[in-house]
Amino acid sequence: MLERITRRETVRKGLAAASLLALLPEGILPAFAADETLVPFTDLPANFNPTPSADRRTLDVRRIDGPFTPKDQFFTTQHYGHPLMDPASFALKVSGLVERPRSFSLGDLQKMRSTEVAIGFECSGNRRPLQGLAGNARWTGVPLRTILDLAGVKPQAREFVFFGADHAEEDVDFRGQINKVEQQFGRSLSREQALSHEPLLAWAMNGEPLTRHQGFPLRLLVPGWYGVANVKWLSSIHAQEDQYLGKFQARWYRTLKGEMIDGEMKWTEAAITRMQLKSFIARVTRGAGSHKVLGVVLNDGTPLKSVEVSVDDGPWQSATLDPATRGKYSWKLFTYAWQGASPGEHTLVSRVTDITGKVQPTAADLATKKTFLEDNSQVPRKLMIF
Ligand SMILES: Nc1nc2c(c(=O)[nH]1)N[C@H]1C(S)=C(S)[C@@H](COP(=O)(O)O)O[C@H]1N2
Ligand SMILES: [Mo]
Repeated sequence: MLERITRRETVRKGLAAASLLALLPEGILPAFAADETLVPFTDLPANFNPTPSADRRTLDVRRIDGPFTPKDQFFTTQHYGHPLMDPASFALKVSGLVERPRSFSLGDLQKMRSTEVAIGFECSGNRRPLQGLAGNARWTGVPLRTILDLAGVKPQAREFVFFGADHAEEDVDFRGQINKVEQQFGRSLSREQALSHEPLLAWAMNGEPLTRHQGFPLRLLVPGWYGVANVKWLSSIHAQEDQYLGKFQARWYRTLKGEMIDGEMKWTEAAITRMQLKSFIARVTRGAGSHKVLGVVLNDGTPLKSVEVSVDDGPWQSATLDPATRGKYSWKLFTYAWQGASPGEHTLVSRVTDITGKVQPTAADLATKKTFLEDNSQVPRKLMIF
């Protein structure tokens, strides 16, 4: 039951990516080599399907073959489907507590000085069995700060709300009273975050216009944050004084957990913001004479100290980070050469540590986290060697 990837397929993909790879330091190139075969995970459900519907695509992480995720593989998840936008009539509106309320066409934005950044992110709901709600790409756009400076942010503006063009009727519960309202997807950033020079208004991914699935024609990217912050089909930015408490900011995306605060257990409910430190094993392949483990690291951009792999509860062994993914906000790929794998079932697990000494938690460490978002626990993977 070993799968085989032909060399020709690998070479074809490699050529398509050649122009882009030329810009990068040479990486480990995680693509399958000529005689590599995938070792199936035995802990995946038998009926496991990485692409459950057209509306919700996950990345088959066993197929990662380069630092950047191709557009037809990039995961997609959203609440109200994929709106179809007309780029000719598209306008990004900036309103609220600004000196000069403005509207920018796509052309206006594309004439400005653009930047390109490698940003990887995962959905805060990403977890086992395969962790496929994750991807990495080069994003091109104009810094949010440029637009906010043109509009002139007033001193009273404390909060910036980003609305997508997608909307639907929703039941909003207030103390048991249900109100039906037409709701747009909305997320907010504090003044400090919005003006920090990092958030990007992107119109291109991997050198091509955004796909409809990824938010064509314009999306927000907040590097180091969970996917939910990256508002797709971005249509307006509203500056206000009050905190924004919309559904996808305050209710749908939050984590309830118990924390020891000054010796006492306190139950906290916090918004989904920066990505928690995570690593996972994406695949194991068999090559000539040894096995190779490929994995992924995601976090908030804090530099890493180490990534390690443990086989069958053995000692932690250092894995190697792919230099092609060393950008601050890129996801990081790692490899580990597994020597002397004996026939039978094995359990492999990875863990990452950042330079502040923060270590990726185990599932047991997260026992007081009651809600399922932000599951960054170490994930033991089972596989069979024949
Ligand atoms: N307008 C809009 N933007 C959105 C969403 C949405 O429902 N509507 N979903 C968010 C969530 S929860 C995630 S994880 C990411 C997914 O981005 P992707 O589909 O490009 O992978 O988009 C975010 N941006
Ligand atoms: Mo998400």
